[in-house]
Amino acid sequence: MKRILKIDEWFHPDGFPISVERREPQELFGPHSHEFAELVIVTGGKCLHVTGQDSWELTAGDVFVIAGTREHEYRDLVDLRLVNILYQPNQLKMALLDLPSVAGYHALFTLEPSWKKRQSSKGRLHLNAKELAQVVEVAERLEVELNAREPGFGFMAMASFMQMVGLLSRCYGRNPSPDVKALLRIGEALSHLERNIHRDVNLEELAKTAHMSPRSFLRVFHSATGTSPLAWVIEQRINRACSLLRHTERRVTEIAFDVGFNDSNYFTRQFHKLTGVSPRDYRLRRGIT
Ligand code: RM4
Ligand code: NI
Repeated sequence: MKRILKIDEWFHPDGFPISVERREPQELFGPHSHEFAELVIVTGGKCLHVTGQDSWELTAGDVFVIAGTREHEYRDLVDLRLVNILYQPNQLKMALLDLPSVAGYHALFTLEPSWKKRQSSKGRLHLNAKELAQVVEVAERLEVELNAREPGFGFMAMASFMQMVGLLSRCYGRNPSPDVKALLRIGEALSHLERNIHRDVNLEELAKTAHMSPRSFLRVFHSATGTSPLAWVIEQRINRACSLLRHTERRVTEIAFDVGFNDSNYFTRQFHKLTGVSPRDYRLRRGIT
């Protein structure tokens, strides 16, 4: 049976959606996935990191995000040390203020986790010693707040988490490798799509934001996300709809319009296609009628 790490087991009972797990060293840990996302900062040692069809060697300064249902495992550990920042993306408003305008944010937090197969290892985020020290310092502050849990810890912890996300997004953007450049351009396009999620954006407009021709844009977009821009938009809208179905009592038709569909039958079909259930059943399963 596949091992899935549960939110209940890895987060504080007060429900705060961020948790820090330091591994000094990381023990052997077989294949598993998580009900949450994991931002991993490697601070020392080495190992082989295996995820999906990809595997690569990890060393100090490597940073990656494992999200969704992706499986991963560490093999051939040699004193590997890391800081794991566990977070629940659905419970966090990460893309606040002007963060979505940082292409590296999309590259690291949206594209990288869904990247099916990396062409080359140069495409990943690797921090230099100074950057690593800076990020580790923020991670330590985050950890101190979470351990103390004094009044205001949530606010302070969130501030550190955001600072880390911002720093890492910027660092990613500084990577000059062609693979990353391509990811960053797609990141620009995703920023644009996200800012305009309620309306239909056409291909020419989108390709322009990535400074590519429509043809090559589609090709690069597909290799970065494993899907088409239209399918990506639909998935984002359905994700938003899921959250509205869970957390509000708005009617299904209203939710369809809220998230940018202009035909609720089409919404229901797409919803079923992606989640395997109808919006109504989805809501029922979560106990809201
Ligand atoms: C493990 C290992 C896993 C992580 C859990 C929380 O030691 O680092 O990757 O998901 O901790
Ligand atoms: Ni893990």
